Amino acid sequence: QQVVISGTGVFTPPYAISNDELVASFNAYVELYNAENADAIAAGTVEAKAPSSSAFITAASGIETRYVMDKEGILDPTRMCPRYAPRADDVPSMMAEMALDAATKALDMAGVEAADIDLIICAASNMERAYPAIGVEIQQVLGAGGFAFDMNVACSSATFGIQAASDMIRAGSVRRALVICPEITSGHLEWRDRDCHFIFGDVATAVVLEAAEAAQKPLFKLRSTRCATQFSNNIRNNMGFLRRAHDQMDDRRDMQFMQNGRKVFKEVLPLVSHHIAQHMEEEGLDATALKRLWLHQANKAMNDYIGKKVLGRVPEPGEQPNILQDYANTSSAGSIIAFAKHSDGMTAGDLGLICSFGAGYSVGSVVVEKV
Ligand code: CO8
Repeated sequence: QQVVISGTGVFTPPYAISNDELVASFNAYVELYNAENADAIAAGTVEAKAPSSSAFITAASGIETRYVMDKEGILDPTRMCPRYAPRADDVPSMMAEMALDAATKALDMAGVEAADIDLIICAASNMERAYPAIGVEIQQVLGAGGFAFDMNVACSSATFGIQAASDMIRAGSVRRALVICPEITSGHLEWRDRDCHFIFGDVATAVVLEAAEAAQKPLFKLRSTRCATQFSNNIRNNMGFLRRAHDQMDDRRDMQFMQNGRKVFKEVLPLVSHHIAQHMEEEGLDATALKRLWLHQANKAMNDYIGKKVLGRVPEPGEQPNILQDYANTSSAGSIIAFAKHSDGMTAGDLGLICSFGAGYSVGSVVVEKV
């Protein structure tokens, strides 16, 4: 059973924060913190915080701006965290609301009615509650049929979700699926930590997958998918339901995103390069035949390296499109934003590769062929 991608949708949050705005508020927070802790800093019991810099952020990551669901709380130096009002149980959750926008765009593109969808996978790094599954709520607000579930493979949630959905379509248990990645990274990022405060942004993406025979407007054939994981503590979050039982309810640093960025950079690059080379070899494809690479959007230097390694030369402009300068790292959604916004200009038979990598470690690759 041939599987096709027939629609994509991106929900972009209403507020943008530039590096300069972010750094100005971070540095105001640092001044406040150092003034409040002046005595302890002088006594050597508390470490003074160092300021951040826009020039560092752009040079180290390639990120210039990020979108968020709330700007005021993040930029308030006395708060340094978005302000999201709790919602009553009968009101759609934030993730469902963001998902609805992205999914509607993807369905419109595919020319598919929500009622004809029989699988929804809500694939993201964080779920705003434990249960009922956000995917099932999205199924209800969208008016989709069939069944839905949540899955979390951090940055690789989208590609792992595409593999799961396409396998079910191939097996015949599902005809049409939506893989949706609503990422509220702003609630999970530690905005008070200079090492990572610039990394993430909010977004939601959606991809419609269909059995080829059912698709009215196919865009890409799905040639094959590959997933791989290898355990690492270098990107970690310890928030969990045992927190209360652990008698650990305080404002702990490890309840938010933590990473050893340098190690991630060094360890993930060879993992990804090897994974892609192996996937292409198993497919009997020459990697240099790839017309486009839609890579995970964490770091520009990382993507430059992978693009060169895969193609065996420096990619031409447009061959390896980045969106991280505008969206920052949006975890699972990054490669899908690049795919949704930069798939023009390909002709029938052209091959492309969507590839995600991140916490776990996890790597997912999807080879697609333009219809
Ligand atoms: N301003 C100025 N200077 C700074 C700043 C700053 N903001 N931050 C650090 N510095 C300083 C450091 O103190 C250090 O100084 P010194 O050399 O004197 O010690 C110097 O700059 C260099 O610091 P680093 O070594 O930390 O800098 P790097 O060049 O390694 O760049 C990056 C940091 C950009 C983080 C880089 O390491 C990177 O991008 N690594 C890869 C990270 C990655 O891909 N991570 C994937 C994570 S995403 C994922 O998997 C999803 C997880 C789940 C999602 C969670 C949603 C929120």
